[in-house]
Formats: sequence, structure tokens, C-alpha cells
Amino acid sequence: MYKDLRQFIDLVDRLGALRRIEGADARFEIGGITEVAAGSPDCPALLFDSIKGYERGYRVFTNATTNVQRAALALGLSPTLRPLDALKAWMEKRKSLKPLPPVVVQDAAFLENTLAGSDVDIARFPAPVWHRDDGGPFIGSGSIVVMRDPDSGWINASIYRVQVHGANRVTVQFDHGGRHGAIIAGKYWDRGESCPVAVVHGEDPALFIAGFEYLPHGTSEYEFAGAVKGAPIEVRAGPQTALPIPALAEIVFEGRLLPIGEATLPEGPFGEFTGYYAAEARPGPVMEVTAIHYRDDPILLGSPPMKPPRFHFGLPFRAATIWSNLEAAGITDVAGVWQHVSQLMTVVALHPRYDGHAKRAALVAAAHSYMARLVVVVDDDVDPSNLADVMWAVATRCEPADGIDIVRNAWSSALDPRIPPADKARGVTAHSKAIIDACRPFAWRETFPRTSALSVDEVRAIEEKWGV
Ligand SMILES: Cc1cc2nc3c(=O)[nH]c(=O)nc-3n(C[C@H](O)[C@H](O)[C@H](O)COP(=O)(O)O)c2cc1C
Ligand SMILES: [Mn+2]
Repeated sequence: MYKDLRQFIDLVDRLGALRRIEGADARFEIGGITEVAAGSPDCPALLFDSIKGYERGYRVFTNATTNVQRAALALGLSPTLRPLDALKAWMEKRKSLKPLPPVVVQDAAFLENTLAGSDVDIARFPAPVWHRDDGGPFIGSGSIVVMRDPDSGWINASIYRVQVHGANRVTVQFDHGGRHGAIIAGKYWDRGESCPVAVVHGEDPALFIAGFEYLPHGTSEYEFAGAVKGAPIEVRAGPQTALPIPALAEIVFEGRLLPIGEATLPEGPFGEFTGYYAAEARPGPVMEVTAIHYRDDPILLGSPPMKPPRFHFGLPFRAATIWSNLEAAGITDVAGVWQHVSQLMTVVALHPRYDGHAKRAALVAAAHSYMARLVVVVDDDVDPSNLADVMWAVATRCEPADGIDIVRNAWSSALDPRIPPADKARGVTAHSKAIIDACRPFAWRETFPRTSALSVDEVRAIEEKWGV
């Protein structure tokens, strides 16, 4: 298993999946190239160097885990697994993970260089302006924000975007008040204190993945990442904040998140994973950066939201969680779960054994489908990871008048572009979900026209024998 981001990049390079790009502009070009590459069939990871106006060696790495192969690699799974097999392997591995606490070390690569006090200058590090109408450069797009709960000592380390506002000022954005970072910062602010914080850029890819997981309040993302790797994350106390910081991180900001009543700066707008802007600039909490630590020739891990189907992770991790939830709810015969359109559509494949089985699965999946307006159930001869096959089933097995149900006032978010402005203004963040039953009708499934399609096994046998 890789030890840090650098070793991960070497593994990607050895798979032939790394493209090096010299001379791009941090303003729009890095973002544009990243988006085009993410949408191309080979979907390479990109390492930008000699970025216009920045010192050579100060690099930006993007599309780290945007395809199945590299998402599997980051999880310590075989990069040769087929999409649904890889997700199943992750679903199984995730179920058996036991939190593994970090270990404290004294030597830390991130302390190779330090800028402190009046020497702090964020502008030395390339911070891309990712999309055309973004409110400014975002140095944190896939960086983790580390805080300590003042009551329990719990360390939270998840991903919140970080916008640059000056030599020593950034904002940190919480989508809503339930984010663990927002809860922890609020505790300090309520006491009239600022919140010690560290922003960790160029983190281990396992931490990047952990930062996206919905872990329970009180569980540290460090422990989850350690479990994924099968080796504890090595941390070193930050000299200014005493927060535990991954020793092999590339760039670290230490500082304080000022009480929201004392200071805010206009945060955003920022292109979202829906492919739209969600709001104009809004007041965001300000971090005063009091020290920057960095490795020689540091690498920023960038992960901008992009127009779907491009997504940070080539394996739909939230579909793995839904798959486990279906099993935990006692729903048998689930052959697979997948999400398309960057988590805006959930598909469950199963072998229906009784009338209502498919709808039961769909309702559980719908309950856990964040922002997805479309929830589809297909028979197990359809690969849920193959959108063309899923739509074939929808167009041939679902009679819309009978097979589509609407669930109202269900889980979405303020990022949803289709919530009417007047509703949004009064705080509506829910939407409706269409549940599409695209399984053969249970009552006459035996007499449903036989398919001429090859089975998955037949396709594989032909591929192997004939190389097509
Ligand atoms: C690349 C990326 C960027 C993200 N940006 C944000 C963000 O700016 N604000 C936010 O609240 N959540 C963001 N998220 C989602 C959270 O990181 C995610 O929901 C996480 O589970 C929240 O962690 P928490 O439960 O510790 O608060 C982002 C996720 C990813 C993968
Ligand atoms: Mn958390």
C-alpha cells in the first residue's frame, strides 16, 4: 500500500495513468484541463508543474481517484476489478473495518519548511480558479480541515472547501450546520474563543476518501483512513495548534477560525458537483493563517466539483453504503447498487422473490439517496453500473403509468438547482424522488418476453476468447 500522496502518484504513473502538464495557468486552465481529462475515456490523473507565475516544483495533482481503477487503488483493492466487483469488494471491506487510531511520531515531512507570523504568504502556493464564475482561487478543493472537539478531544478531519482571500486569510465553507466542523467551531465561538484549525493539503488519498464518508459524531476520519490502509496514520502535533497533523502531508496551514460574530468574508460562488452554481457569494467564516508548513516541492491535491457524470470518486462510495443498508434492512438478493450522474441517480439491481420486493428495496435506497431525484430498480440480469443497460430496462420493462411512484419532501440540499427560488428563500431543501420500478412485472415475470441479450458471463467468455 502507498504511504502517502507521492507514493500513490508513483503507483498511478506505473499503471500508465498519469499525465504531466507543464506551463498551465492556475486561473481557469488547470480547472479546464482537469474537467476535460475527467470526461475523456481514459480519464488520466494529472500532475501540473511549472505553473504560470509559480516556482517550479510547486505542483497540483488532480483527478486522483476519478476512475474505477484509481478509486480501487486508493482503497487498497485490485485496480483490475470490474466496476461492480470493485464496489462490492469495497462494500464488504467497509463493513469489517475497525477504527485504527493514529500514532504520534516526532519526525514530520511537513516540517521541512515553515513560514510563520509575518512571513506567511499563501500566494506562494498555486491556488486554482477552477471554474469561470468562481468567486476567487480555492486552494482547498480536496483538502481536509482538522479540528478538535473542546469537550471530548475527538479529532474531526473532513473536506470543506477553502477560498483564498489574502496572504494569511482564507474562508472555510460548511454546507450546513450539521457538518462536524461547524458543530465543533460553534462550541469555541459560543465561548467567545476562536477555534484552532489546521488545513491539510496534499493528504494521503485514504484520508481524502475518509473525509467524504459520513462517519458518526465522535469517530475520527484518521481512524477510518488507518483502517482502510491497515496501518495507522502517522501524525505529529502542529507547532502552533497542537492538533495532530498527518506527518506526510504536503502543505499545512495552521491557525484559528475566528468567531463568526467577529469576522466574515464573502465566500464563493463556487461551481458545485451538480454542474451549477448554488448561490452568490455569502459571508463565510475566516481562518487567520499563522503558519504554513510544507514539504520540499509540495503537491496540492485538487478535486474541483465538475459537471456530471465526472465525480471526485470513480467508485460511487455512497452506493456502497446504500448496498450495506439494504442488506442490514433484511432485503435479500441484492446483486448490486450504483450511482450515476454524480450521485444524482441511484440504481439497485436485485433478483425479485416476492411481489413488492423491488419496491421495498427502492424505498430503502430512496431514503438514503442524497439529492437523487431518480431511484431505479432493475432485475439482476442488468448491470447497475452500466447506464445504457439500466435505461434499456427502464424503456422496456417499466410501464410508466404503473411503475413510477413519487415520494415528496425527501432528502436533497441547498445545492439542488431545481428547488424554486421562492421555496429556497423560505428554507426548503427537500425535493421529490421518482421511484422507477424497471423489473419485469412480478405477476407475469415467467411469461415476459425472453431477452436475446448475452449474459455477463457470456460477454466475458467472448472477450477472453476473441479479444473483442
Ligand atoms: C472534494 C469534496 C469537496 C467537498 N466540499 C465540501 C464543502 O465545501 N463543504 C461541505 O460542507 N462539505 C463538503 N464536502 C462534503 C463533506 O466533506 C462530507 O459530507 C463529509 O462527510 C463531511 O464530514 P463531517 O461529517 O465530518 O462534517 C466535500 C466533499 C468532497 C469529496
Ligand atoms: Mn466527521
